[in-house]
Amino acid sequence: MKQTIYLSLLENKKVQQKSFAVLVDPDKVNAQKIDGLTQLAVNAKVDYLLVGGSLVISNHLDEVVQRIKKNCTIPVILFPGTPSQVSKYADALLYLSLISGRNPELLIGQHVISAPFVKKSGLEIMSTGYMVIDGGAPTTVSYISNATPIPSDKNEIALCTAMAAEMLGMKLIYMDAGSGAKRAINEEMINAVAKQIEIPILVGGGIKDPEKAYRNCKAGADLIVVGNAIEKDESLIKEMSDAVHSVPIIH
Ligand code: 1GP
Repeated sequence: MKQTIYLSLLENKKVQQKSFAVLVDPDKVNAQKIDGLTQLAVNAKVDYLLVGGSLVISNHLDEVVQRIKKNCTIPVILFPGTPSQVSKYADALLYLSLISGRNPELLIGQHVISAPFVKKSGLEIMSTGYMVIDGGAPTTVSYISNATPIPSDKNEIALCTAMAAEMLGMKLIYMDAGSGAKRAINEEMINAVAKQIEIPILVGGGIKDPEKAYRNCKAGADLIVVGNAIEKDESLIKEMSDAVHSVPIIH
């Protein structure tokens, strides 16, 4: 199985080189929007484009991914809210297990159903422990998953959950306050998790400014994911990307 993107995330982590990803929700883009966004992403040296959403209502995932790939060489990683959100045109897929919840369907059930076609897709599959942290308001992911998020001040729950995921063999941890969260995940929680695990950590949900992106990286995030803030103000792509890439690497 392919491992190109995962190996580069591991290499980056070794020298604490941080990465920046823009989340593209297929429901919110058309061809023109994709063209503009990819151009901005290339100019801003965005590392990855994540494509997906908790609810993808539109039926044009393949077209969205193909359009992105036509425009640029930035790797496209699927961030599926449902098992149907798989496109062979992407580069990789976050194979998410909702480890902060206790809904068996999202821990393993949907994986069993989707395993044959996920495997057949030929995508790079990255097993991801997905932890939803309370962001101050119910988000689509918490509603759809019918799972209680980890309280934002319970660092030890987040930490133990991430440790368990790592020992279970998961390759990535995604700490998410949910799309459009009122409150992004606090740096203390990110740091508590980062100090105890070795696998790369993605952090997203409610990140609105470059300073927060930078502080999250300093706290231990390896890859910052931003969606909503950029949908509202595309000029933030460059500022956010610059902030993430300004974190000093280890020589
Ligand atoms: C959501 O982490 C992502 O799952 C991005 O969140 O849209 O709030 O940036 P935002």
